[in-house]
Amino acid sequence: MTIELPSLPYPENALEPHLSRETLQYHHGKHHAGYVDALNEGLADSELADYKLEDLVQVIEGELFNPAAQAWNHAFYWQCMTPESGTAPGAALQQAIDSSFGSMDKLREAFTTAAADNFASGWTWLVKDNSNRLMVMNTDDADTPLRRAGLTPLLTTDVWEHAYYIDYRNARGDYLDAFWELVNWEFVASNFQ
Ligand code: MN3
Repeated sequence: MTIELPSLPYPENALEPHLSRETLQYHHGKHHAGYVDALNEGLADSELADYKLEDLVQVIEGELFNPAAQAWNHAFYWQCMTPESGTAPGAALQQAIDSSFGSMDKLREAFTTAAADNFASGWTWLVKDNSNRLMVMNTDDADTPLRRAGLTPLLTTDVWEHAYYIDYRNARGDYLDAFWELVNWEFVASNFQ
């Protein structure tokens, strides 16, 4: 079995003006595709070649961890955004946001602060634990909460420079503001349930 590069869930220019077609062409078509290619190359003839990507990420060790986790993280990231404005978290997730952070604004503040302070090339996540408590966490490089027992990823943003340098150069904060405008709360809510 070959791990496929998933198509973007929207056209390459659909996230403009927040993220340009050029950014998506490079980020999806070069970076994400490159991780998928490296993974498939490395997996050839391996007993892990029949695993689903999500399962693979949880068990894989060694040099193939990075491309496997990056393949999954990026597929998840694309789904976290939508060109449709006004998606809503729904009652159950909103209640969890309120009880864990106080409000949607406080969640945004916690998430954006963590992402701005993430010194690594890495990712910032909203996750839930087994008791539906929500947390914001950073990971370095390819690392992912899929590797943490009991944590379920709900939302992520990519803070590797390749995610924003074409559009925002070094201004990660402007990228994070743009990202927040694009969050697909229906997808986040589907991960919460
Ligand atoms: Mn990336």
